[in-house]
Amino acid sequence: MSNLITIERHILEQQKYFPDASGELTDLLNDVAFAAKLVRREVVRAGLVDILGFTGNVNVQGEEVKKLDLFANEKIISAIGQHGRFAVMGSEENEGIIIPPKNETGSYALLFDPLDGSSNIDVNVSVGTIFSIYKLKGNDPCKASISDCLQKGSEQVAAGYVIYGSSVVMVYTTGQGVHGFTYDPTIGEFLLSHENITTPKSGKYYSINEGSYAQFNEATKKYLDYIKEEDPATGRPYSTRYIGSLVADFHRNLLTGGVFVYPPTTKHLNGKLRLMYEANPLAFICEQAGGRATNGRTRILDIQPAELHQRTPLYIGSTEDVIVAEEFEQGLR
Ligand code: AHM
Ligand code: MG
Repeated sequence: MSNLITIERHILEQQKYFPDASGELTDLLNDVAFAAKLVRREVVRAGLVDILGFTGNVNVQGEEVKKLDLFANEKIISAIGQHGRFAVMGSEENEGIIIPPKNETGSYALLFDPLDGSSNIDVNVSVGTIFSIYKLKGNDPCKASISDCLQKGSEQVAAGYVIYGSSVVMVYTTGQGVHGFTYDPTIGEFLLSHENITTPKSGKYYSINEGSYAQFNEATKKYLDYIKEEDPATGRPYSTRYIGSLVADFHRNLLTGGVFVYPPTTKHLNGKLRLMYEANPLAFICEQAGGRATNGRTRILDIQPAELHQRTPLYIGSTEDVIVAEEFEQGLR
């Protein structure tokens, strides 16, 4: 038992890398871990309670929202918002920013996707929560505004995700490596299971929704033809792995190596995924693990966001594999 490290203890120990830290960042990461436990409790019981099904509402992206998404959103906002550590929040499910009660004591902004992969909720396939934390730009929390949320991904002070899968795993970074924790339901704790995750330089998986082939541009089609060619010297053909839950697809590729691509399509000219809730946090984690994340041309973390729900194409994963995908996208191959 002596080797067991809880996420709370690990986060506390990370604080030594931030000599000026007041402990606030530690507290708010713990708040996120706590909120994840609440969401987990409902996700694993989803088939037992009458919580599944459509609400009949659409979210700000114009997509159907299921009850569990709303539940997760409300739980995270209330569990995290009540402690006054965040001065402002932004959720994929809310059109505008959220100003939590008692925000006058907060120094940080939280951006999150409460339950990513919503098409998988009803069918017992992994879904996840993704989060991203920024320091406020000014000193007065009462003046926290959307501009505190619209910072470049390179300004993130912490990011992470939780996968509600065959086991529940929480992965986070504060810029000091990437660490993963597996939930032990018998003691109600996330325990360190993946210390200092590093992603392979290249892998054998490619993850893309090939059902959208007809909507891809010629560069993407050419890339797909390439990745499926027989060439043992470069490890091709790669195998397809696509769950349709970004967190789960990303997590697998992070551990095994590989590339995830959500390119521009005729349906989603700027890609489908959201810069602030999905691309930025995963890009921060990916780079910290030694991988690469771009929109096909520009590093995700260098993109200056213009709006909260902005979308972006996403090429993310093992560095060498992402570079090849980008070269096709740029017409260099
Ligand atoms: P969501 O936030 O509404 O769940 O949408 C995001 C999800 C990602 O998890 C996943 O990578 C992508 O949508 C799948 O999209 P598609 O069905 O077009 O392949
Ligand atoms: Mg999402």
